[in-house]
Amino acid sequence: MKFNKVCVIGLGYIGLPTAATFAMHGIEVLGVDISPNIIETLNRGEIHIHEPGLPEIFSDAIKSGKFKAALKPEQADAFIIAVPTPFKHDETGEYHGTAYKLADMNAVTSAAESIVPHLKKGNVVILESTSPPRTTLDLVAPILEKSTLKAGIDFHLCYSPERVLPGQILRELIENSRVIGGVTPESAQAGADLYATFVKGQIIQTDATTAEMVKLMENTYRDVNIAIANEFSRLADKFGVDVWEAIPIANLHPRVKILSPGPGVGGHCISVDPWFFVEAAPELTPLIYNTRQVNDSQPQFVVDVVKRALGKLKGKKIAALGLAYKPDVDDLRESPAVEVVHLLQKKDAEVLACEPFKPDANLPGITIAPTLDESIHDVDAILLLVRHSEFIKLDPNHVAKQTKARIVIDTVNGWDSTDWTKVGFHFVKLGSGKTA
Ligand code: SAJ
Repeated sequence: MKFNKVCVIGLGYIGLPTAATFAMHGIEVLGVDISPNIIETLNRGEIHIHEPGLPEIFSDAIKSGKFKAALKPEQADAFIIAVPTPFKHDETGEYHGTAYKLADMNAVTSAAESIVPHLKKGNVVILESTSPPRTTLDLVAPILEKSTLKAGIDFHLCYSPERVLPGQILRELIENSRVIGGVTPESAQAGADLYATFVKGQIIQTDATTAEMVKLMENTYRDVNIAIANEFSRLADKFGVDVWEAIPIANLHPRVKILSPGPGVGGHCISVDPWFFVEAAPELTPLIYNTRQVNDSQPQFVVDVVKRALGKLKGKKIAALGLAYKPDVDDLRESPAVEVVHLLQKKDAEVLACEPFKPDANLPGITIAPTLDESIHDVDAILLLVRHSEFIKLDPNHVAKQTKARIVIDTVNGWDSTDWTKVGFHFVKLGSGKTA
């Protein structure tokens, strides 16, 4: 199939890089978003998100005249839905008496509805948003069929999950393998033709529900693996072992690959997607459910470690280095670092947070220091929560001169304890019973 014009609905971390990549490959792209601010920013040639390499490719896309942004879709050969699927804030499910989170599919519903007036015979519609099993068949297809056209007969419909890692999106969009699940084999082929515009990795065709479940299980697998690492950190703490020494040793086994512990699992993917399985089949998912509990309770473990290091939390001043959900990104969604800071404040500690990727972050009750030096100047302890490159490079000698704190707590294995103890710090590492 040949594609002249693609309409990408949702211009966030996935939609915008995808739209810019299509435009750079000669396809006319209409980017659609519900936010007038985003549309104005993009049409001015500026971007609203931080992703390495995106400013350059977006600026080329604008100069090529192939990209424009609007509030509503128009007729096109293909439509890609890349809108968020967050949690519902006002509703939860219940499993053995405990609440779990439910997917909010409103944005997917509205995006599909916005396509209906423009849908023509022969069009291809792709859902990319991470979604519960059967969303393509049971939610998206019936909405699009309000046009009177039939999915898989008059137009093609596919689910194709994005699998890119924030921070490396532009490279991974092109190089990663891509799964295309069609409602019919012909739909899968049409979807594969569309992504072949730029995907250099393998393109695998399957059915829509398989593609949805593959996506959810990839992130669930990672969540379970990190939960093992986090439980290992608690066990190591209890038994006087250093988890950061032990995991690399275990990983020498040719069939073992334990991920890293840390303050918890955040972001909009791994901490959210496993819940879609629990919601779809609570009776079948006790492991996934408990994994979420383990990773969601890791910020509390960090707080316990901080309390032990300081003797008490009430009245203590703590510099929290990093609020993002992972290193070198500006994304604070579901961030365990934010949760740690909130928990510390609930225990009446005074927190000065420093987030170089989002210096203007506005979190109720949290003081954001304008610079790193100002955050550490007058505190009792320094708590490293995110492995931002800027923090990892910090020279303990410099820090010792800038702060009166003499306690450092590293939750991400960012620093070498000998460097810090040499200049007079009491150094505590999360998951290291040896420094406890
Ligand atoms: N984390 C750990 N220990 C680790 C690795 C990660 O605690 O060893 C934490 C991070 O600090 C972060 C969270 O887990 O808080 C998630 O980070 P991540 O880098 O593992 O993943 P995401 O959420 O940025 O991106 C994931 C990716 N999925 C997989 O690697 C299976 C990405 O490929 C997906 O496209 C993305 O989810 C998504 O959109 O679903």
